[in-house]
Amino acid sequence: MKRGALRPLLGKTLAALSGTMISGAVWAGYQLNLREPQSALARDVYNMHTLVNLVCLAIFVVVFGAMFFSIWKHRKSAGHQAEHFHENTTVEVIWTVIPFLILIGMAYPATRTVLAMKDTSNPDMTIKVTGYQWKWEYDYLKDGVKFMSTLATPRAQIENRADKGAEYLLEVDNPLVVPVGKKVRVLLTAGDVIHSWWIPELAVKQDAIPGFIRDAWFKSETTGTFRGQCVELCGKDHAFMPIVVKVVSQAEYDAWLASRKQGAASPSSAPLSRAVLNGRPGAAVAAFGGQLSDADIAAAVAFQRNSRDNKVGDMAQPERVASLKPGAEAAARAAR
Ligand SMILES: [Cu+2]
Repeated sequence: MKRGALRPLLGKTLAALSGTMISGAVWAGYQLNLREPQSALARDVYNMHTLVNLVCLAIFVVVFGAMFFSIWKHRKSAGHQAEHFHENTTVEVIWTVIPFLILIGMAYPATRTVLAMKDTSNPDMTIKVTGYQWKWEYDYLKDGVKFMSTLATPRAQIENRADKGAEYLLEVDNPLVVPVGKKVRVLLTAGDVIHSWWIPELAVKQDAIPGFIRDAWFKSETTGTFRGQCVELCGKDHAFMPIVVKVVSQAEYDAWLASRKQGAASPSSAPLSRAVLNGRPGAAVAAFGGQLSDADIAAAVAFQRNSRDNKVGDMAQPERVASLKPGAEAAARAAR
């Protein structure tokens, strides 16, 4: 709490100054505040953060004001002598009771919000989120849709060989898609080390721990794309596993889900085989099509598929790999 304590005030002060001195647009890039809340819970967190900061400011002004005034008013050069009293019951009661009341006043809304954050009952949908070094897996439990979400920022930007994009290190290939206004419960776990799933605008932050299932929830009131990052130091690419949540209307969500289901059911998509074969241009995914035999690629893909969970028998065949190679479809058509 302390570290960010002055941020909103500083932001407001700068905003006020900017109104008189410099145009707002100049300061727009230097906003010092929490991100704009997009859910009732996030708004509670935001408001409480502001309230506690104002309380801190008021205490600071009153305590230091009284101190500096007393020092100045009763200074030795003005002829004042030091007092020699020790106990003063009235003063001691006052400086115990007032801070106690202030603490209760802050603890009450804080406890209420924390309890609301922990209440994952009656969700509209549940998504299992698994952290891996260094990507996230999203599993829509009831719908049978499951996919990996990995960093989409090109290597060239990371290695300073290209200009950084607007969403540098905060962009992924497959964002989590959820409907607006629905209570989404997330079940969090990890496959290797501890990660942590965090979306500031939606006030959801929970550690993902191997061997444990932790839960959290969020309910976005607005559509939009909200971004977060892994917030538990998890290894060398900790900074390269962002989280992107796309909140869409129910109709858009239904359409997305249907297309995802279709993609998963149709063997022609075979995303993993294609990624191993062709790599992912611009990202750090190498192409193995020219280096490994079809049988080796099929074996690697089969291993990947079966090691993700406890299912076995999800096979990939060398013939299938051959059919996915560039030019294979055209050759097949020409042979017909
Ligand atoms: Cu991580």
